[in-house]
Amino acid sequence: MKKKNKTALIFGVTGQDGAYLSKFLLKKNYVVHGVKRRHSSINTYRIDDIYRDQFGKKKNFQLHYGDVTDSLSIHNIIKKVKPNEIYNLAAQSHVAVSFELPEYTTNADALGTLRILETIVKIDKNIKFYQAGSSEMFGKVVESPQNEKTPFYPRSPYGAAKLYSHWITINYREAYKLFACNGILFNHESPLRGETFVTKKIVSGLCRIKNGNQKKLYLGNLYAKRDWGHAEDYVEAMWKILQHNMADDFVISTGKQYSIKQFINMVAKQLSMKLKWKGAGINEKAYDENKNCVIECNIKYFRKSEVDTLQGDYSKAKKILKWKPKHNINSLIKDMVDHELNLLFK
Ligand code: NAP
Ligand code: F7E
Repeated sequence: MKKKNKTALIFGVTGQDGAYLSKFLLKKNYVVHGVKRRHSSINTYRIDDIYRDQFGKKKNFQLHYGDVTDSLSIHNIIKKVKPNEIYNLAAQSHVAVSFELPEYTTNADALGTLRILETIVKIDKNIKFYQAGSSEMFGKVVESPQNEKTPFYPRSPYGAAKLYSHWITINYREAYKLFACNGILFNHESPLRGETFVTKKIVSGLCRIKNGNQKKLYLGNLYAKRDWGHAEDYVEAMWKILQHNMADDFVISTGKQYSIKQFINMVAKQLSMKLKWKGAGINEKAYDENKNCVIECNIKYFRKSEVDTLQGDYSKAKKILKWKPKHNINSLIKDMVDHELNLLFK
């Protein structure tokens, strides 16, 4: 007898990871359902190509309107879709924005998770659940590199909300025996990264400057260090976490860290731009070959409380899930730069 295709439901399908995960699961022959928010403008640009690819074929990809701040929509969609696996990627995911919108961030990023877990308990306890946890929970790190046993110390409303989600996922696993798992994912980027995150801002800014479409790029703290991976690798880890024979939590990272300034220099190198840095602190600036100032710092991009350094230890995922990143920082930057230049030349 032919095996029935698995059904996955993705909250946050219109985001960077939602797009990569949809494509990954469709390749694995899943039927994929996604939840998108109601907007007055169209917000599906990252997944429009999936529709185009499916044109005229059997529809294995469907979207539903919903919101993780709205229990009823969550309940109705899960009841209708009857998924085998739920991936909760929905979040107000910008750390700086979470200081401006702490209550909304907590509603979506903390209570949203609780709402989905409660619905699973009510509708079908066999549904597997993946929670998109974050290295931001480590915040002001107490040890380096960070692993699954490292104590948490969030530094933002976003980090604190994700920490609630982390523990409520563990609590529902223990209390209701759910197959509920946390991925503790370090920063991951791609050509589909949101425009206001630092890597995408640097790549698109420098590509535009190189091409004469922009004069200057304004940034914040150049000395924060991050462990940057590629979203394509990280969605595979999400799936592997749910295929393991027991529910568990995993750090997903590359194990390497770079400062924002190092990232800028690597992007400039990829673009054959020679940058010269002068000054210090808020007055540190970068100049191009023609002595034009192309990068400046602006106080408005500094965080109220910063996460200075993050570096993940993914050895548990490597040992148990047989997962490791395929991309490194150079292939990530090349992918992002090539995409940006393609867009500019179009
Ligand atoms: P993203 O691009 O910002 O995508 C977030 C998604 O959540 C979007 O589809 C967004 O919809 C949706 N969303 C926001 N509020 C919602 C609400 N109230 N109800 C339903 N959907 C809502 O984020 P990402 O980079 O793909 O990250 C995916 C998840 O992983 C997020 O939970 C993020 O916090 C977490 N995470 C990300 C990273 C990273 O480095 N990328 C690392 C660790 C954890 P709209 O399109 O309508 O805005
Ligand atoms: O900032 C510094 C900033 O906004 C990285 C989210 O996906 O990853 C992401 O959170 C660093 C910070 O990412 C600018 O101060 C300097 O130290 O790209 P980001 P993030 O805050 O690390 C985690 C794992 C998540 O879970 C989140 O959802 O870069 N920085 N200048 C800047 N950051 C921004 N955004 N803009 C600047 O101009």
